[in-house]
Amino acid sequence: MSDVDPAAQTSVPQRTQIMGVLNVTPDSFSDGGRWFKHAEAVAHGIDMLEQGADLIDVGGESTRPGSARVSEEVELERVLPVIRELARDGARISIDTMRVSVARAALEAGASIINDVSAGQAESGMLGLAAQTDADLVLMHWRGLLSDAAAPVHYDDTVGEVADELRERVDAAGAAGVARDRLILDPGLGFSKNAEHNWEILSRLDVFADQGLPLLVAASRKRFLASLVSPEDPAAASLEDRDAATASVSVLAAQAGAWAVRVHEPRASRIAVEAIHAVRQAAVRAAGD
Ligand code: PMM
Repeated sequence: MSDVDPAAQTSVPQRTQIMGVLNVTPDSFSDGGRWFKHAEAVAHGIDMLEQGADLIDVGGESTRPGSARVSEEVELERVLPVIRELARDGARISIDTMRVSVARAALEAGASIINDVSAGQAESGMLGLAAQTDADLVLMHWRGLLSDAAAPVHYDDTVGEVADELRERVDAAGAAGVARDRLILDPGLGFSKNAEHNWEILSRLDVFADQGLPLLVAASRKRFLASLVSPEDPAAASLEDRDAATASVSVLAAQAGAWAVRVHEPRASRIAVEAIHAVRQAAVRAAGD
């Protein structure tokens, strides 16, 4: 899509969507009773919708490299009440999980997108579940699952290898019966990738956008952005600075024709993608004059 000269386009592509991140995990919310945490999570989801999020990605298990897994019961208990309530209010929800049981229950509770960071590699039944339902399925690139995710990874050709490996997951989903028009691709920034790999991917988003499938870009607040704003001590980078860097990546993603950006702070990214959309509309108008 990005190889197309915008001035030669006759119709404006859809505005890049904003996926708000709602991690219902203890490190994301102050502690307190179960109800309090759920209420706080729902309120945060509503706040993100008001900031301009088009959909909310609900997760009950941290997938940050090195994170320990939580039990299925805990994951279900964290996400289901939140999904039910947000879906009741009409929100479009994706469920960020690697478990088939959690994805199934989340779809029943009102989610419509499965966001599996393992792309069906943690539990192969995930592809079958997507095939049986009319859920959309995010296939994210990742070479390792949780515990070995911190291990150094080598690429001779980062962009080419990530794109090839994503195509293998697309083929696996197709073989399991998932309709191609249900699939969304995500290069998995930060997952078995260091900062250099992430920047290489961001420099060639066109390669991923040109696969003929919607592209999701999820850079928000990740370590490589923290290193950009605070090279000496990335952990000390403020959330405001990380969010400013995130909004810049949202510009890149929107320019490359991404379907969505996954962000913690929707406001700035929504404005960023609206600006790119306005530029594209202007280019189409100019081409029609
Ligand atoms: N990153 C995280 C969690 N879920 N889902 C997709 N599709 N892509 C990602 O890059 C991704 C994800 C980890 O980030 P967080 O801890 O800030 O949510």
